[in-house]
Amino acid sequence: MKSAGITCLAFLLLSSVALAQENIFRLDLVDPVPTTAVKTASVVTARASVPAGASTDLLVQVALDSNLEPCASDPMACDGTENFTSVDNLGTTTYGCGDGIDNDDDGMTDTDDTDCRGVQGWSLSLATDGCFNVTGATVNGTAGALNVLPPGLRDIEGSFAKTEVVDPAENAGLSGVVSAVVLSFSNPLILKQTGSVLVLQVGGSFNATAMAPGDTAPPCNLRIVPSDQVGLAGAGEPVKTAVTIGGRTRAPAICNLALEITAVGEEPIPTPIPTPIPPRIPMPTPRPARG
Ligand SMILES: [Ca+2]
Ligand SMILES: [Ca+2]
Ligand SMILES: [Ca+2]
Repeated sequence: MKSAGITCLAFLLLSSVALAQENIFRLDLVDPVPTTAVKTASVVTARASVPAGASTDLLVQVALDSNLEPCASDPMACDGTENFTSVDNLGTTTYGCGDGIDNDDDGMTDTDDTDCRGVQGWSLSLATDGCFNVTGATVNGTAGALNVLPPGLRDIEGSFAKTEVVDPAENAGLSGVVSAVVLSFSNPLILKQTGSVLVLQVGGSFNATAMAPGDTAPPCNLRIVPSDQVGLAGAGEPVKTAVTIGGRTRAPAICNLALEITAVGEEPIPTPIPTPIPPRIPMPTPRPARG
């Protein structure tokens, strides 16, 4: 597989050169909103604050960034004009990449047209440190949702999606999530060819009950298992991290996440400052006039 070394920081900057990785899975902390996010080659360190003495829900999102080579070298080749979806007056959805017509009159029809080359499906294993206390995961609210639920793109006429929180007892003690999506079994559906698409939402719970205000916990890591390693297993076989383009399985690059969480105290309620009562100044008693 290609090196994941260009990833988080340089992915978009390198997008115009031939060696650019075409796809990358990228993790981001969404809630609580990080105070800072420091990016290196393969990991984003997100710093965030949570209340001391309590547990706080966390939300991490997984995005799949795409920058397909034919589009990077010739944006006009991927202007999307072959790949349109329309609904005719009988309510039937037609897919430009599968209608047998050269829709944009460039001499290339359907999947021969670079407009139609893109990610058709994906799968990933996400390992989470115990400090993340994974509570759930879903494709709802992502491209992996059914296409009747925006921003879902998955074909309601026939597709696949399965997302599970794994059992550490079945995964050598590792916690985490597996998720796999096939956009369509029969229609030529793809993700957009350049840019970022949300594909998974993962919930966790950070326990700061033993932390005092000002304490910072050790880094809490979330890592996508690389494609050349055995993934985590839900109810079935281990899930390999991969994307499918043009029917071929490919190894995406990966950008992981390290959470640096600091506990903060509640703001003290300010005590009202009493208004000082001015001392009474005795009025001088007028002396009786001497007569
Ligand atoms: Ca067509
Ligand atoms: Ca065409
Ligand atoms: Ca075209």
